Amino acid sequence: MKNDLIAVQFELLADLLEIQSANPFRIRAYRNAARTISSTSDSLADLAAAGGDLTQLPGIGKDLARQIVEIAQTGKLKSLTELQQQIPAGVVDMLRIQGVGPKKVAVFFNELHLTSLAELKAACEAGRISQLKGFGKKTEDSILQNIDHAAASASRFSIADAKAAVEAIVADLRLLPAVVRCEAAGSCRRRKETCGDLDVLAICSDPAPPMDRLAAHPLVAAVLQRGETKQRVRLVTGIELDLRVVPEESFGAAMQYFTGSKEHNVVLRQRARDLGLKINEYGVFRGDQSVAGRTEEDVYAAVGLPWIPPELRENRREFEWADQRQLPQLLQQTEILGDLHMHTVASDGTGTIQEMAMAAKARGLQYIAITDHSKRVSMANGLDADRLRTHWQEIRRVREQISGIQILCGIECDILEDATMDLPDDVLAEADWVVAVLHYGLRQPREQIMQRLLNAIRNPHVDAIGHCTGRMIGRREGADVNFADLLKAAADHQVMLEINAHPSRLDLDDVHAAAARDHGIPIVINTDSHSVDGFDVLQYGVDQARRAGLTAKDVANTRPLPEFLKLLKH
Ligand code: DGT
Ligand code: CA
Ligand code: CA
Repeated sequence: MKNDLIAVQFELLADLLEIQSANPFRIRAYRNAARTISSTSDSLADLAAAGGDLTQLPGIGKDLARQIVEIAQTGKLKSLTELQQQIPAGVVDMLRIQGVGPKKVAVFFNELHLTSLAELKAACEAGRISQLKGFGKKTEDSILQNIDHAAASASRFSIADAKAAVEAIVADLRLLPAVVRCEAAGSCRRRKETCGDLDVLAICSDPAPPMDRLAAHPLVAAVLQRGETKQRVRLVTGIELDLRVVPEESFGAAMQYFTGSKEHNVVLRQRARDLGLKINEYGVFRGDQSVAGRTEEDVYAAVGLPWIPPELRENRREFEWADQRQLPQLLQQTEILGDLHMHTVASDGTGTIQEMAMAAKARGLQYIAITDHSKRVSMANGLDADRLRTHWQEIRRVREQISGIQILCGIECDILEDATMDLPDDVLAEADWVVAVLHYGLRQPREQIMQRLLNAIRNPHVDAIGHCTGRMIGRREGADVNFADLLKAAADHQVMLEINAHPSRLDLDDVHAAAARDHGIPIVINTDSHSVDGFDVLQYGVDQARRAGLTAKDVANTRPLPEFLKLLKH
């Protein structure tokens, strides 16, 4: 049972309790617990099974600890199941509608007895929502506008799609003379793995030109809403974008507020309150008087903190670091000197060794490892021992021809379902660099998955574990990895762990990468390129490392090759 699956049940329980108008303190306790659980790297289920004391975790009392054990042991939580019997799933679906929270849903369910999105839509169309006390035509229209999308897509969008779209739109709006400043905020600015929607803020001498321009932008499919200072549009990919025009003196406060995360902002607001201040999207106020708002730096300074990089704003360790003036100097993309995972035409890549090396050199890299697939991955034309040795000879030949970049003879070797390696040890011994990975049998039970990973880590020739869960974000769950054991073994056997920069992989994730750093394990950020353009994804791997709070020192491939090689076990 993974931590996230426990956290999700607590979140749902909190939503249901809120729909029931339960005690707010109880609701908050579940939400806090969910956050603690999903931010903890060690498996709570394992900890509980080993008789560990869960009440050591922040915000976890005896009662919550008992419920964690219950989920870990049975997969379910009885109190949640009971609540779900009282509140139909269709009611919970209503929470997916933009602008609709548990309080509104409670009214729809308790007063109008609506139990599905379809019934809610019909009620809106019949004008029954706007007649409710505390609701108006605006809410009704907004629900009608958003309800179909909520029904169609519970889905979130990859950071790659989100970032590309928002950067194109921001760059376009900046061209207008009326636009003084324009920036992306929200989860995209925090570089989350996926984004629910896009948030853009602008300072304008006149809000009309940017709104007209946005409406006409080729990426925009429909304008959903347009007011004096806010416009919401849907892009052709389905993702929605909010453009908010804010006054110059509030820009920093608005950036801070709309960058989030909500969890980070909750803490910041409380800190302001403790200082007798009020903080919102317009500024920081003492009584009626504004004391900050123009820049984010001012906003943080007003509550006695240094500016916190957006990637860290998840209420994990950033406040602790900021208080101690020990915020990490986060990794930058230009600090990456090597790329240790890529494919060529020898397996399923589209570039030759030469082409990949030249492309890497053009991007400023000093060294690469060519790591084509091993034979188990037959659909990717994986290499057996003979083909691999010939391939390495070819790499050595190219190495002589190209200056300015070093090329390692590598292999991405499958860890087979029976926990043996796909290539014999004597072959692996000849490699400069071996990345071991799981591709098949990802649904095996945790014990088997761990036996495979641990065997690979103990193999004297394995240098790194690549994309260690095998997940495909939004499409496929990763293997059931016991990270506590994985990290311990990697540290003991001096094996590096990869952050795979491909936006649909991005594992290690931020929480596990931070835990690996805490174990002193060198992290290697690789693109897993299958073409000369594949190197473009490096940014997402660097972003993930930044979300983990990593510095250049924590990442092995920021070192020049001789120092990088010193980190290997052989
Ligand atoms: P997303 O779009 O689901 O990927 O995540 P965000 O973080 O972009 O969330 P979004 O778009 O709903 O709102 C953007 C930011 O605005 C969010 O990170 C924090 C702030 N915000 C929005 N609504 C609330 C709220 O009700 N309370 C607080 N404290 N902050 C909010
Ligand atoms: Ca957003
Ligand atoms: Ca938004």
